[in-house]
Amino acid sequence: MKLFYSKTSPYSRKVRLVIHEKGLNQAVTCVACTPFNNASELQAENPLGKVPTLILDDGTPLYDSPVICEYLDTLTADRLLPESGLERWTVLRWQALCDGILDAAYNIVMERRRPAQEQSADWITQRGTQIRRSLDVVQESLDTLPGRVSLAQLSLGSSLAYLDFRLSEPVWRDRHPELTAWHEDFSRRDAMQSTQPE
Ligand SMILES: N[C@@H](CCC(=O)N[C@@H](CS)C(=O)NCC(=O)O)C(=O)O
Repeated sequence: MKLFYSKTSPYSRKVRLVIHEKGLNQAVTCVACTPFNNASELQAENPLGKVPTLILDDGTPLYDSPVICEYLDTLTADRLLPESGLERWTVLRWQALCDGILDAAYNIVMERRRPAQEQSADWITQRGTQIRRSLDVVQESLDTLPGRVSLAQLSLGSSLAYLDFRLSEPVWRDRHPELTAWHEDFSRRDAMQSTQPE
């Protein structure tokens, strides 16, 4: 299999965390690319031109990151996404919440790259509020994370790291001390260490 990814993409990082945690490094060749630049090979596989995109051995392309993660999870026995029951829906909700935080943060980053006179301060503030409100819920819900590492923890680890990497504000660490402690501990995992953005 081949994974188109970008080193700074948090959605790609979530997929790379899954690959690492499931011991699939040998089965997936990771191809770094920049979706905004010279991405014709990527666009030929995914008309949205987004990373991550996974190409299966028979040439089938898969996107987006939740689809890729779920596919990769089926390849080995140690499941990161429970196959059924309330635990499955809880993990999927965690992933949706963490991806939503990423969407808001990524949108702020993109908005700030536009010419200053075209940027909307209100729009950036709304995304910041979305992030803060979500992080409040995340902190309150830490005890609903599964007891062993799952797609929920991998989604959360990737999202929080992206906030640190790209956003100087809203500063989340002061307001969310328990979450900060969780993240510091989780960031020590091999998978997190070996997928750091450059
Ligand atoms: N919902 C998608 C989001 C993927 C996404 O937005 N990736 C960004 C990089 S972080 C991208 O490829 N952007 C290129 C573009 O929007 O043209 C997922 O979970 O995979």
